[in-house]
Amino acid sequence: MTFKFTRADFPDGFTFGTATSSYQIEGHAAGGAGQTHWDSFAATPGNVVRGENGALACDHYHRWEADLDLIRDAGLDAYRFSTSWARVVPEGRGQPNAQGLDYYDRLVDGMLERGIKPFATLYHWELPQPLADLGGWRNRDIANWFADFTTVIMGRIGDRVHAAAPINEPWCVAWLSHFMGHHAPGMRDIRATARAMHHVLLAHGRAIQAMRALGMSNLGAVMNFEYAAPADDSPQAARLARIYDGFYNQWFLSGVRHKRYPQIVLEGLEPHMPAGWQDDFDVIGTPVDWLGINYYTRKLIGPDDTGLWPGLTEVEGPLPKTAMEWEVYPDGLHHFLTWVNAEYADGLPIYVTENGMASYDTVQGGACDDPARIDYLNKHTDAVRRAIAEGVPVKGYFIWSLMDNYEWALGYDKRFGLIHVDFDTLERTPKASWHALQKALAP
Ligand code: IFM
Repeated sequence: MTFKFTRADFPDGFTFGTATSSYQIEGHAAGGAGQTHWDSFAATPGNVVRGENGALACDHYHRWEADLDLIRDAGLDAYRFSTSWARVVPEGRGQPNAQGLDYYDRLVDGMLERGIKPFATLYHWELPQPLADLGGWRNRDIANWFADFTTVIMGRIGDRVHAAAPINEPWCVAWLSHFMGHHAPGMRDIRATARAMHHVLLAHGRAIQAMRALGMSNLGAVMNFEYAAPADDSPQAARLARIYDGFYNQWFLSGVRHKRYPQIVLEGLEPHMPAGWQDDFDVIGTPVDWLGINYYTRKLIGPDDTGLWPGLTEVEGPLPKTAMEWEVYPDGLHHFLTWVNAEYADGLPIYVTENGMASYDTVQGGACDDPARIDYLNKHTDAVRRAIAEGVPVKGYFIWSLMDNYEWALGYDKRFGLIHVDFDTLERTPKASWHALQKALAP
């Protein structure tokens, strides 16, 4: 099976990349990194499938050179990676870890030597545990701690990264982790949620300012989006889908680009917001240079039976699903590209910073066939091409993920990679999608 596109189907200079994150691949136990709230969350029975954690993961910390070779050999132009706060500053504040700084230094140089553009994300979810003990994202001071970490890591690699964004998927940092309790720190508390929803954006703004102060440019914001559709045609379901859309898709963009929060979400969160939140929008709205969209699926939304705001739940949909049980809905990507462009971008370049799927991939006879992934990526790159044809300035597309990795609370079962990883031997096997990409991207 092949891809339906080649480079020639995209504008000149369009960036094809792949993405990973530090805790999901590096092997956190190596190199003097400090404990994170994912280590402690995973150690609590019931939080993560089989209690798995990122201590070894893909051992990318030691195998990064061969992994970068695989990015180059696929013909990809860019690599979106993240820096681990606890690897760089083990206690979250204070003394940096020289090994951690050296590691990211080598990694960035390794990309440049291979002609790969480094797209850095400062934070992809593994909060240093000492900061979690101080309240983590609930504590307003996190904006200062994060700005300090930003200065330390970007003071070292910021001169060589092609692009940088502070925080991957603020919705996951705030809502998924403090309201739904699915990710560390595993809270289900609306007061904590409201605070995290705000502080994550304050930290974003402070980090952008810290990077500007270092003289960096090409700084963006990466948010995740899910197309929210009512589960039936009742007015109630329509309103609940609008609320879901509000706290998932609008809150963060609106804060950063419009310096306000959507009223439909404030109806639930305002009583729980931290004092003075209205005064923070000049920091939150510090100008950025591009917007990143992470997109995977849609959700059908209906009422729950709690009687509490927001009073909604996800309802199983009829479309074909990935191994995450997520419906395949490429029109949603087209929707978000055109909507973000029309409502929030004001001419800024837009990147698809994550898109991809998990499937049940196995290696047989040395090969790993993943036709469902090729089909998924074909459909979603079609959606990107449609948006470009309609005038949306989409400048790049990053596939999640380079290789199978730690899928957080779902452990190592969900395989998103272009490259299969055997988690017993750590052997890498490029999947059929990797080979197909190599053909599609060949000059
Ligand atoms: O694995 C995650 C990643 O960490 C953030 N975006 C979604 C991916 C798939 O769930």
